[in-house]
Amino acid sequence: MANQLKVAVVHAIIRLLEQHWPYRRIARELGVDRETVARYDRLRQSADSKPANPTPGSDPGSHPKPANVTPGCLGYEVPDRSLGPPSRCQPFEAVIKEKLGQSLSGQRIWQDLTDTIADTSCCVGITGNVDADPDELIDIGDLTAMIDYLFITFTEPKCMPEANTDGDPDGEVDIADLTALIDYMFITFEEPAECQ
Ligand SMILES: [Ca+2]
Ligand SMILES: [Ca+2]
Repeated sequence: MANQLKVAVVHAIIRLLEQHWPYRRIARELGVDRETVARYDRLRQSADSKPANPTPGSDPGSHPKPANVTPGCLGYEVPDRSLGPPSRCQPFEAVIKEKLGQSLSGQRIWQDLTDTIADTSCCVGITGNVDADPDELIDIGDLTAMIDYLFITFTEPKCMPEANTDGDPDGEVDIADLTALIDYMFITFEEPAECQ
């Protein structure tokens, strides 16, 4: 109860201060120390000058934000909350923006992107895994796949960039790539070209 009384007295002090009563009169009316009145007056004035810490309801219309949010704090927190997990499109941001600039449709951009991803992600590190085995081994299976494609069944490798073992910039797969593969496996042991 004592605490409630104290709050009521504080409210009375503030109300009377707002009515421009002198400290001495407020102190006498409420039975409190004059210095106490002065202290609450200082608090009241600092609260008025700093909207960061107002008495609830005492400052209507001045600040719609929560009282304990300092300027800039809210602006900092909102992007944090909205970030969420990184977008899977983020690595392709520049490409997507460029295509948007070309007024391509979303479906067309998606198709281009999936083509690009399929082209680049199937070839990792060095070329030579022509049969696309998941362990990325370069062995007789790759040589067979290369010969099949070039001379026998003409079955395209799953990942054409893997078959461009001589690393020519056009990505063509021909006898030079077969030679490079044979070189690596049996002759010079020189690694096939890097994936492009
Ligand atoms: Ca292989
Ligand atoms: Ca080639």
